[in-house]
Amino acid sequence: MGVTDWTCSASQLGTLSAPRLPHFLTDNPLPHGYPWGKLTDTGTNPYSDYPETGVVRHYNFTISRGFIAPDGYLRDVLLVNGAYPGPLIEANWGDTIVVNVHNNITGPEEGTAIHWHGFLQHDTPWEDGAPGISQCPVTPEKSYSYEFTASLYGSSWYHAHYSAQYTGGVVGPIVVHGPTQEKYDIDLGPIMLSGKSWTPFQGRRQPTTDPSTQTGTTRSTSTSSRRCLRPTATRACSRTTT
Ligand SMILES: [Cu+2]
Repeated sequence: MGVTDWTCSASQLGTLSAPRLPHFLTDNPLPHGYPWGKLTDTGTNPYSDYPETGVVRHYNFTISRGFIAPDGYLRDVLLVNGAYPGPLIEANWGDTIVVNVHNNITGPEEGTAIHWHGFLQHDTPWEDGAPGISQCPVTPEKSYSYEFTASLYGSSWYHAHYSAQYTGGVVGPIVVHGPTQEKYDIDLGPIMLSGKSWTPFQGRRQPTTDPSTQTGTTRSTSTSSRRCLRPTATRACSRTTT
């Protein structure tokens, strides 16, 4: 079976190459066989009761501008570690998640902040990622380390909460493993769906210089798009077949 990837992005999520996920992570203590011990899905109110595993999961995010073709047309976007969607954050119920976010958005510079969708932030409201409310934006070339407890389990996502950055590509999945009601054999991993139409991110504001050309000619990205059909000498638009 051939699958052609024209996304020009580093992410494998949603493709047949995406790694399958375990029922839970096992590089940690397993009291009574599970990271969350004796807690169960039906016998626990996850909004008030959660295990304290003492395990910390560390992630490093660098947010930068880039060019990819998520729908087949090359767009200027924002990427997390060069990928759209951004990397999967994976943890067990009750783990602590630490994400060091480095703002590498240049040309032009912007602040940024990441919201961890669906987490209650019981004792850490300042880690909610809403700039102007719970924090100042992470300034260009600076970093901020978010730290919060995975007090709820299931699938969720993170997204930039600054300006329109999440429509520009700063999104990614979160999976917190926990007790299940229904048994399943294979977890194919998160598949992120988007109902929005892609518009150039920078192009909403002003004509930009396309870094994918060596001539550096100025074009209006709001009216011009280049179909990402063929790798060129100046653009490493990956074509992988699996
Ligand atoms: Cu959200």
